[in-house]
Amino acid sequence: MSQAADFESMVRALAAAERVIVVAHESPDGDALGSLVAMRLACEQLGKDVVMYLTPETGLPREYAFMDINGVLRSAPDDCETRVLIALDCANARRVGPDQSPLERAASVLNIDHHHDNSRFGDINVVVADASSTAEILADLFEQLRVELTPAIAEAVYIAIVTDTGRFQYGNTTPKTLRLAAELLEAGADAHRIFQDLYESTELGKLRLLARALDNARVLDDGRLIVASLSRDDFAKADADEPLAEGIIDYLRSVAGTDMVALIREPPLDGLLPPRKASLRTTHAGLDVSAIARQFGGGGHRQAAGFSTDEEVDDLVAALEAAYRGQLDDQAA
Ligand SMILES: [Mn+2]
Repeated sequence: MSQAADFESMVRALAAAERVIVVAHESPDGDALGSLVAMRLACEQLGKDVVMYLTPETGLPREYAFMDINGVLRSAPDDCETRVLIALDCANARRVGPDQSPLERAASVLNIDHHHDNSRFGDINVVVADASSTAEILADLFEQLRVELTPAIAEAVYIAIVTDTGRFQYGNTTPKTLRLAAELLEAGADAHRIFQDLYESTELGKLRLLARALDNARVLDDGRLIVASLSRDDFAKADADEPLAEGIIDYLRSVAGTDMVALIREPPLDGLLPPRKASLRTTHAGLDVSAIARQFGGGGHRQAAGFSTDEEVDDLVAALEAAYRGQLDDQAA
């Protein structure tokens, strides 16, 4: 099916759904949470019975605590079978969380996402790889569904876009993105207050973690590859928990002369999850860090990706360096 046909099918399916469960990915970021809230509000406006769900395994980042996700379910509801599941910003089914039962039990699965490597796990899939964010796709869907952009919906969409575009600075920022942002301000989103909530409410523990990550950074390949790590001990000494590691990798990416950066972290043990997580970023147009993440069972975008792993830090650093060099070699070949 063409992208336009997928989009038409999605609009029809969304219009027809009466009972809905809206889901975003584990370790939710601003786009996941903004899209979740925007879709919840849109469904309410359209008179649907709607619940939100996030997998219980991962904590909610405190920098988004100002967002209204009251009532979000942390376990699959008993009535999943009666609901259409809308998956937002999830590149594959695994991103919904270790518990796959919501996906398996739902009446149908609508998959709306902007990751280029989306596995198209839904019954209907709208995957727009050149959209800045999942919420940017939602804005197009809302227009077709005649959803009124209330200040609350506008704010949720704006939060998603401003975070996924690095405050409108990453390569995914298009004229369309900026026109939408202007519309959202007209609809009542308060850009300055959102900026203060997102970027001027930093906890000191996060900066302490940043200091440790920078201290631990290994500079490889003449500085073109930087791999930093945060051990459990680092988290303890910074008096910080795992969600505070969010965004630290963006400081590494800003270092002059880097092609690729990685942050390995050991979150305080939380049950069944592998003990280490790695985030990858590249500013090099020829590199695809999502391909490296896929080698370890993860995924993401060409410029930003991640995975969970059991591998020891030293082995992981060596593997990342090999993968980085391999991609450069492939390019040169
Ligand atoms: Mn996103």
